[in-house]
Amino acid sequence: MNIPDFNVQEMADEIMKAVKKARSELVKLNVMVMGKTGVGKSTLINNMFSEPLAEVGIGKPVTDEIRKFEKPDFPLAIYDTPGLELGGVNSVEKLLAGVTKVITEGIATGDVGQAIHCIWYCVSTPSHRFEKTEKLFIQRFLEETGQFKVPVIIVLTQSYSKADTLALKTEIEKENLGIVQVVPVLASNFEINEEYTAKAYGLDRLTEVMDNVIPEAVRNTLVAVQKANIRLKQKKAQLVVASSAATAAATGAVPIPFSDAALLVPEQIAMLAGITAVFGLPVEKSTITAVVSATIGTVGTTVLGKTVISGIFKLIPGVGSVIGGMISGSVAAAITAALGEAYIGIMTMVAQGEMKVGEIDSEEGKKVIARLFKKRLKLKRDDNGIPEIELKETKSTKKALPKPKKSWRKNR
Ligand SMILES: Nc1nc2c(ncn2[C@@H]2O[C@H](COP(=O)(O)OP(=O)(O)OP(=O)(O)O)[C@@H](O)[C@H]2O)c(=O)[nH]1
Ligand SMILES: [Mg+2]
Repeated sequence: MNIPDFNVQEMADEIMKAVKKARSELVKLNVMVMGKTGVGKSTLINNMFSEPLAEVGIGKPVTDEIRKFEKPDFPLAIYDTPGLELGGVNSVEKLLAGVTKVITEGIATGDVGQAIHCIWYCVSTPSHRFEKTEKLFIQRFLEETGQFKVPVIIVLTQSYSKADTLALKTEIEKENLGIVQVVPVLASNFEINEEYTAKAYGLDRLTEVMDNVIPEAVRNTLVAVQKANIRLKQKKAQLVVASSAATAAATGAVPIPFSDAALLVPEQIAMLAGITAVFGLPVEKSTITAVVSATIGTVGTTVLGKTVISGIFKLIPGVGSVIGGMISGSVAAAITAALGEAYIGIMTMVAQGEMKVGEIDSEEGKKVIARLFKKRLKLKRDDNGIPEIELKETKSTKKALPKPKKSWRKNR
């Protein structure tokens, strides 16, 4: 058998290649944003996505009034529409015509990357008003474009008051408009007065609602471009790990000798690239080099070389004493899963702002990675590498999934 011998640099190169490919394969997500002037559309967009598209100039006109905002190499387009109040007496029909045109033309291309995948209709909670023209517009819109089934989510913006939010939500829900859901959000912290600040919330919920209604082809894109729901990134990354661990288990179904451990590397390359794509962070080769060298490789030698493997063996429950020099399926799965989970841990820290991408390859960063990896190696797992305790019960993920916040928090 001819087994490729990867060293750390080669493995990092391969991962970077796979990451580039995975990124270029993401289908562009197209979101149309509507609502009156000043309701908080730009604030919502900028807090939802990792690139602040609402800040990049005036956008490109796609009709007289509708503008498209996008950035090179970022698979998201925001279609910004004018508020109904700007169209005069014929405002509903005028906006409807423009919006319907954009949607129809997108679908007509036959390319899922050109279609509008979701609409946010924004209503501001402090305004206390869902106006008749807005209701009429949504009803007419759903009639006209019903065949295309574009999901409409009503986003209640600036929802720092619980009572106002509930009242407006109930009022809109009573209309039975045929929209997906009414989702209240506070896109960024809101200072009520010197003493009280309402904490931002709801964007994670909005991503979940979207994830359920947008086409399958753009779900991975949503996970990658949004920054509001780290738990969703973790969940999708965990699926990547589970699949790679199962492949590793199959590779070791007939136990492989120590010296053939490199057989596991191609799957681990695919796994680390997949996780990187899900998190959508600007990872560089030096980042990957640090992750690989702190876990399954030592710089200068082969990845999963004999020394590394024997170090790893000592930590896996029930394996430490085995001296047969063979890697079984469950051990192959455990090593692969531990690597993937350690990487998810690091990506989570970066996504939460606890660490910068540039710090991963520092001495401190590598220590953190090594510690995470060892901790995950010590877990008891089944034959496919699934840990007995779920990842969501670990401490670092708990932080990513805060308990529902109280709407009020005392300053100081
Ligand atoms: N603190 C806080 N302020 C918000 C929030 N949403 C909107 N605002 C404020 O409300 C004002 C209007 O928000 P924008 O995001 O500019 O509203 P817009 O809908 O994009 O407005 P136009 O582009 O003019 O139609 C700004 O001063 C925002 O700072 C929020 O979630 N939190
Ligand atoms: Mg704006």
